Amino acid sequence: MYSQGLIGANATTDEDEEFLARFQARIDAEEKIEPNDAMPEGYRRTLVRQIGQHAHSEIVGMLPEGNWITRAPSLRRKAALLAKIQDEGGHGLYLYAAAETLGVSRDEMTEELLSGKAKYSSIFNYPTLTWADIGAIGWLVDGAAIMNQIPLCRCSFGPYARAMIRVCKEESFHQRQGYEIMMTLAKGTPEQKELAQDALNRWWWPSLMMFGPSDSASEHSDQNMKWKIKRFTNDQLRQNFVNATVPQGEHIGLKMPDPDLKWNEKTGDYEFGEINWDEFWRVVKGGGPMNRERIAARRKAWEDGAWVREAAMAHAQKRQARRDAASVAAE
Ligand code: FAQ
Repeated sequence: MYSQGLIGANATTDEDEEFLARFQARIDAEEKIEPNDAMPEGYRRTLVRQIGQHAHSEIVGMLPEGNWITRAPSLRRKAALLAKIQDEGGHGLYLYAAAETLGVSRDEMTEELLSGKAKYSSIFNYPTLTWADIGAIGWLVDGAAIMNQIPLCRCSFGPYARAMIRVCKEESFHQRQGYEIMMTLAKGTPEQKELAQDALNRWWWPSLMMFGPSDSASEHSDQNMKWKIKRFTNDQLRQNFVNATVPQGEHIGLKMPDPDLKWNEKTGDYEFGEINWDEFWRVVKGGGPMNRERIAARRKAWEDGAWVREAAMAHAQKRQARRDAASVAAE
């Protein structure tokens, strides 16, 4: 997607006040920052962190749904699910490529994931127990992802913003395929409706956690809003998601698993109950039900693929040596 020549090419800067003010003025003027532009080291680092984590989330996010490919209930469902999971793999690749333009290699990002230094979304540490979970993931997880990613299409860093445009189009198909599964189950037999309700009960709160800690506990939000990496805070996006999703649940006759949920006429928002932040941090720190399995699966894939990476490198070196020999002969 981006030329390898860009890797590591962003100019190093001595960050005096004048430089930082000039950079902020570009951000305030809604200019896109490109990989070769001078940028504060903090801006580069936070983007590598966020884009890298986002890429890991897309790739790890293939695992819970991959669990159901062989058990999809019809050919149509299987084809749609396969296409969706493949899209997520593609999203991971665009995002790794966008992060590489900031001078970090895919190998380094992967090492950080496997060592536990880099995070990936908490949501993918929950198991997919029934077919209805595939509906709930599409409806809720992709729904939450879209709510978060539409504003990222206007992120100040050009490669990330441009990657998000296609990602969002694909996520919207994913959301609809999930909602359609939920709608079908909710209209089905009492047992099928119960499967849908059970999946909603298990995925609702973890979906709300996807938006990150509350604003008062969000370490990076203030600076990232100033740099226009983020356009809305974690709590604003979470609220927008609740407002959009509750009526969708009601429409198909499912009940949100929150006794405190109520419509507030004055604010035009749904009020909702307290999120279990202990659970959130436990899962983020590796203590969720599936953290170990997810990282073990990524480690195995990385190790199993080592020979392909080595073969590609050896081939590239051979071609380069041939080119070098030809140019010496021509002199
Ligand atoms: N899980 O100060 P903040 C998808 C960490 S893609 C784990 O608020 P920030 C598609 C955060 O990294 C889903 N960790 O951080 C799909 C930070 O830790 P650090 C992924 C989390 O960056 C669907 C610390 O907590 N989407 O679903 C989480 O300003 C279906 C403090 O937090 C993205 O990555 C969490 N939920 O805001 C695929 C979107 N929340 O780095 C397959 C891009 C927070 O200091 C199937 N990312 N943390 O060690 C973002 O928008 C932001 O990074 C936030 C966090 C909003 C996630």
